[in-house]
Parts: sequence; C-alpha cells; structure tokens
Amino acid sequence: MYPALLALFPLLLAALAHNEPKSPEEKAVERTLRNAAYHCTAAVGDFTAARRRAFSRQALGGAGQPGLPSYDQMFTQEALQGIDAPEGDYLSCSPIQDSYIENNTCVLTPEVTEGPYYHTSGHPIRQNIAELQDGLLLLLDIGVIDVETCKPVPNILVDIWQANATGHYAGHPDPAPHLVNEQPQVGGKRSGLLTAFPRTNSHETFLRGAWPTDRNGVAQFTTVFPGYYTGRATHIHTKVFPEWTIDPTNNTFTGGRLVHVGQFFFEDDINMSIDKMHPYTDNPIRHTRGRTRNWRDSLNIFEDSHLNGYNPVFDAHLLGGVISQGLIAYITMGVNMSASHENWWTI
Ligand SMILES: *[C@@H]1O[C@H](CO)[C@@H](O)[C@H](O)[C@H]1NC(C)=O
Ligand SMILES: *[C@@H]1O[C@H](CO)[C@@H](O)[C@H](O)[C@H]1NC(C)=O
Ligand SMILES: *[C@@H]1O[C@H](CO)[C@@H](O)[C@H](O)[C@H]1NC(C)=O
Ligand SMILES: *[C@@H]1O[C@H](CO)[C@@H](O)[C@H](O)[C@H]1NC(C)=O
Ligand SMILES: CC(=O)N[C@H]1CO[C@H](CO)[C@@H](O)[C@@H]1O
Repeated sequence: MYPALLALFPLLLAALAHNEPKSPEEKAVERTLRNAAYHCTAAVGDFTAARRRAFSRQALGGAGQPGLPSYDQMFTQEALQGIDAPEGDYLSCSPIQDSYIENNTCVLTPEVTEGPYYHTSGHPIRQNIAELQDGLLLLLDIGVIDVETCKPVPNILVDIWQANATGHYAGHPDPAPHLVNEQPQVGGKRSGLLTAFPRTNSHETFLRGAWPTDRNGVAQFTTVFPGYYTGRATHIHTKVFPEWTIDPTNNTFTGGRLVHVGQFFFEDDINMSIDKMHPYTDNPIRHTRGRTRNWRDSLNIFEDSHLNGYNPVFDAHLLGGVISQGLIAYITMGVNMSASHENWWTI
C-alpha cells in the first residue's frame, strides 16, 4: 500500500465498499487486499474447522457422552490441543483462483468505526466478560491470522465490548438529560440512531474485556448474546493490540499499537428466536422500533464490514439440543500486523 494512503485507510476502505475503485492508487490498494485474501482462503477454512473439531471433542468428552464442560474445563491449556497439528497440515496457503469469496476467510478484515462506547482505559483482562448480566450463554472463539503470512497470531490482545440483553453498554445507562425525548433520525446514513448516551457510571465494566490469543492464535470468551438498540444491527465490537500493558492493581490494560478496529455480526434469523426469549423480551424498544436487521444497519457499518468479500458474520452453532442452552460462535480476523491505527473514535 502507498504510505500516503495509509492515513486515509479507514475512509478509503469505506469508500471502496461502495464504489468501484477508479484511480490507479485505489486499484492498487484493492489488488493488494485481494491477493492477500485469495492467498489465505484455504488456510482459514481449515483453521476454523479444526477449532470446531477440537471444541466438540471437548464438549462431548472422550466417551462421546453429551454434556457441556464446566467453565474451567472449557479454557484449560489443553482445550485446543486438537488443532496443534504441524503447521503444514492445516495452514498450508495455496493460491485460490476463484474471484469471489463469501466465507469466513483471512481477507484483511475491514476497519469500521469503533462507535461512541469504547473506553480507552479500564477494560479488564478476562475471558468471562458477562459479570452479572442476564442473557443467553454465548461462547466466542475468535481467531486472528496475519494477512501477510497467513499464519495464526499467538499472544495478540483481542479486546471486545458489547451491549447487554436489553441494549445498554456498561457505563452508559441513560441519554443526556436534555435528550430524553430525542427521536431516532429518520432517513439518511444515521437513520434510526440516537445521540450516544454519555458515560455516567464510570465504574461499570460489564460485557467489556480483553484476552490474548493462545499459541494457536485463538482467543475464547464467555458472554451473553448481545441485545439491540435503535439503529444498529446486533453486533460485538473488537480492537486488536499486539502491544499492551497491564495495570496489576486492577487487572485492566492500556493498549499500545492498534492493528484493527472492527465489528462482528450474527445471522438475522438466529436473533429472531432469541428476541422471543427472556430477558431480550424486556428490551424497551421491542414494541416500538424492534431490532434493526443487518441490511438496515445505520452508517452502512454492516455493509462496510463486508469489504472485499470478508464475512463479518459469526459462524454460530447451538451448544446443546436447543437454542436456550446457548451458542458458540466462530470468526477469524485477518489483521495486518504492520498496521497502526488511532486508538480513539475518529469517524
Ligand atoms: C499492511 O500494512 C503495511 C504497512 O502499513 C502496508 O505496507 C501493507 O500493504 C499492508 N498489507 C495489506 C495486505 O494491506
Ligand atoms: C464459500 O462460499 C461460496 C459462495 O457462497 C459457497 O459456494 C461455498 O460452498 C462456500 N465454501 C465453504 C467451504 O463454505
Ligand atoms: C485501573 O487502574 C487505572 C490506573 O490506576 C485506572 O486508570 C483505571 O480507571 C482503573 N480501572 C478500573 C476499572 O478500576
Ligand atoms: C442492561 O443495562 C441497563 C443499564 O445498566 C440496565 O438497566 C438493564 O437492566 C440491563 N439489562 C439486563 C437484562 O440486565
Ligand atoms: C437458529 C434458529 O433458531 N433459527 C430460527 C430463528 O427464527 C426463525 C423464525 O422464528 C426460525 O425459523 C429459525 O429456525
């Protein structure tokens, strides 16, 4: 990529999502991204499949008896040993001729806005981010792959934050006093959105947390399925840091270089049955605006997250026989380890 374009990277990606590249520079950027994508496609499909095999072995136990492991068992060092195969077995990168990719691949994951609810300090280092939030059990299995080498990236910090079952972020319970009667925007890119709720409960940390990837490039989390709020499709935010420092007094971290800012989504039809479950039924906008479907997401975030054929939608599976027993959701991000983004909200 051309250094001069780098500063414009997020904007440029957003622009590319909507228009065919026109200038030679835009075409060059797109070509770089595509080459990286095709190079890694086979590797990532196998990487996800191996994680699923390892997880079901873990969940089903040696004798093939159904039954969920306890939280402690789930996250033992051995949990993913099944995928500790020699690199060549499942991470050989082969050229893919196909010109259209829709699967969860190692395409350079598009940068999309972090939105107004990130806390630049105070996210705890932990795998279980649910605290006392009620909701459907959701396990996340997030892989990180270096888009330039197609290899999983161990020991890189995956930071996530999300709304609770009724659509609130920790720290931001209410609208600003003068905006309590604000109505969502009608039409335009911000359609459906309200002004962001200010941070008034600075001590709250629920549904926020970060964990480094293990030696297989995977970070696993326990959480609850996110609820919805006006204007936005159901999503989970992420930032990825190769460098960070931990505050030992309260186990929170401060991020160093930031290589990725993005969002993950869910298939709309999974949500439709969750919408009918408690406590999702208590969502204050359930009977007025309801949940925003992916295709109507404000600010084109869902659409922008698909740049170059990347699929930002979790590959979600039931943990048990019925949805109320919870879900496990897989995704792999292709990050550029040489990137360096601003760690604050710019767009
Ligand atoms: C990754 O970032 C480096 C440095 O910013 C850049 O030169 C390179 O083109 C990027 N790679 C991709 C696949 O975008
Ligand atoms: C990847 O996506 C394409 C296009 O939707 C589909 O035909 C193909 O079966 C998918 N491959 C895998 C491994 O899921
Ligand atoms: C943790 O400690 C740091 C540094 O003292 C402080 O900035 C931060 O607000 C604390 N976070 C929490 C959640 O207590
Ligand atoms: C979500 O957070 C809000 C604000 O803190 C709170 O009022 C609400 O009860 C929470 N929802 C659930 C299901 O706990
Ligand atoms: C995975 C799942 O539970 N999907 C359901 C989502 O909701 C729709 C409509 O209620 C059902 O048809 C799907 O089976």
